[in-house]
Amino acid sequence: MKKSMLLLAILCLLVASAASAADVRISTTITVTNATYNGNGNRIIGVGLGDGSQGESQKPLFKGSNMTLTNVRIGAPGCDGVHMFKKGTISSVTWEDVGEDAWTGKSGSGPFLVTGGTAYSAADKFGQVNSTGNATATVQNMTVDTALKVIRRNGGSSYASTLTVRNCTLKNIGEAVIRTDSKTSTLSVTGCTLTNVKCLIMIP
Ligand code: ADA
Ligand code: CA
Ligand code: CA
Repeated sequence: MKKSMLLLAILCLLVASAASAADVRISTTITVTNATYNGNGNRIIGVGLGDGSQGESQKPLFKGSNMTLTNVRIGAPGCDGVHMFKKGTISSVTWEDVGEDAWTGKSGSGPFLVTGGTAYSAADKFGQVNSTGNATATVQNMTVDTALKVIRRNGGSSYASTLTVRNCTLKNIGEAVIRTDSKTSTLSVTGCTLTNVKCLIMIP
């Protein structure tokens, strides 16, 4: 095919795939265990799972053990985001308006990896690790615009953890990129472009 025709064909395919993305309303949490959920760019909207406020009783939109979640838009209200057990990967996900939080490592040592994508408007945390015991979480190659923390080790926890934020564009981070209450941790923020970021790492 001529180069110009090929370019036109690729453009048409891109337009067609953008046009086919749909809003998908869910009223129960989607569970993904030892598997990959590919959202194909569709927007997931929680109905009756929470209002996206800072209320702690909201349900996640996705949960699973050893889950990979990819190519999803999460529309408002973001409810309690994505709950990962054991380990998990979230890749190329856009949170249009983060709810209570965007993702949580609920249990297990991980690794919990959030890679690619964009998150907007977290009133408090973008993500956190609540596991009992040592855990590893990484946020990389993405944009977080407006949050108090990018990764929070859950409050009062003295467990060691390895928390990394790298190669991200971070804007309007009101407290710290990484915050933990543990004195035994490996924490790193590298290669990030910062705009209006108060502090990189907050430790006791
Ligand atoms: C708060 C709370 C934690 C945990 C967390 C969450 O940070 O202090 O114990 O419940 O929210 O998982 O959203
Ligand atoms: Ca919370
Ligand atoms: Ca939460």
